[in-house]
Amino acid sequence: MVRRETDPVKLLAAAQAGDRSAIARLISMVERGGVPAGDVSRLTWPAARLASLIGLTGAPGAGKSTLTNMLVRHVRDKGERVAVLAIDPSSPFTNGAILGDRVRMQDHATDDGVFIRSMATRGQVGGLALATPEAARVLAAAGYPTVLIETVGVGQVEVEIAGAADTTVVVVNPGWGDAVQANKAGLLEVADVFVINKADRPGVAEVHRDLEAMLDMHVAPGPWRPPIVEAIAARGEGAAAVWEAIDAHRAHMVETGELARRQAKRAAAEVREIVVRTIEAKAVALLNSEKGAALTARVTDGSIDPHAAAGTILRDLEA
Ligand SMILES: Nc1nc2c(ncn2[C@@H]2O[C@H](COP(=O)(O)OP(=O)(O)OP(=O)(O)O)[C@@H](O)[C@H]2O)c(=O)[nH]1
Ligand SMILES: [Mg+2]
Repeated sequence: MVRRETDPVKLLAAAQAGDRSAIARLISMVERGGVPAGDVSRLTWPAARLASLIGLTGAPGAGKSTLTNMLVRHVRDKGERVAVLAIDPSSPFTNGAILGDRVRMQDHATDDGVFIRSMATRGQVGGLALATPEAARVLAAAGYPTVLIETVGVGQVEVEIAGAADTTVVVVNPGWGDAVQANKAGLLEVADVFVINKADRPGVAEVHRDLEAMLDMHVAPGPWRPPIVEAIAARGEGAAAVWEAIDAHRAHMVETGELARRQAKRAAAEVREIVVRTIEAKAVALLNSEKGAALTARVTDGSIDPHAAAGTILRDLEA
């Protein structure tokens, strides 16, 4: 067997030359975190930091993957290259294995202009928040300047991941209550564009009205009011309208300086996340060490109090 290439410089060169397994390898490295993830990040940052990230989120089964598939087709028809990251915080599998039907990979299997990859947490949801933008940059650096990020938006971290894109598309379905659910999940605040998917079903007007009402009530009036676009992704209908709304949002952000503000905010959040996670990992290692166990034992038997024990650990952390 050929030795697995682990040098990120060589891997990135191979990825840029069209080697798909090199791209997959680089994404696995950022997923695992640690020093190799830092090496990959350093390489991709200069070229890929301004890549276009589009988040798609919404309740399970809303049709995000079908919509993503439709948008990929649309972008490819325009001759542009595009990648997809499917984020599944609830799934224990990784390395692209869970994808299956989630994004209709087989539709684009023979197309070099499309790269689709799924990411899961391996039980550490926080890690995914860090790995997602890094993976998106790998894709951008490998020649996919537009990255669609599909996330099942049920928890706080998922909403965070989706909301960390330049443009966040929130997918809802017709029927009473869907807009209310989206609001409860915190999706209203992160939405830049709403898509009412499954518009072939009854209740489109109701959810439209609910969304408008909720935007009036909950979202502070600003220069951008999220447009509400209808789609029937299962039939491939609405791609142009959805893409137009995404483009319009990007143009608006460029014009107003909002894009630069979001990029700056994201950079700060990423730095913070890396620092906090590194400190946490060091602290956990100290706590799990022999000395840490001995300190805890002394707290338990009453010879010292929790603050005294923590103080010792914190002094070691600073050393
Ligand atoms: N009637 C109708 N069904 C649709 C439409 N778009 C998607 N579906 C169906 O809805 C189901 C869920 O679609 P997915 O694209 O897998 O939904 P998802 O939001 O990605 O699902 P998760 O990733 O599991 O959260 C599938 O059976 C689709 O065929 C549509 O426009 N109309
Ligand atoms: Mg899906």
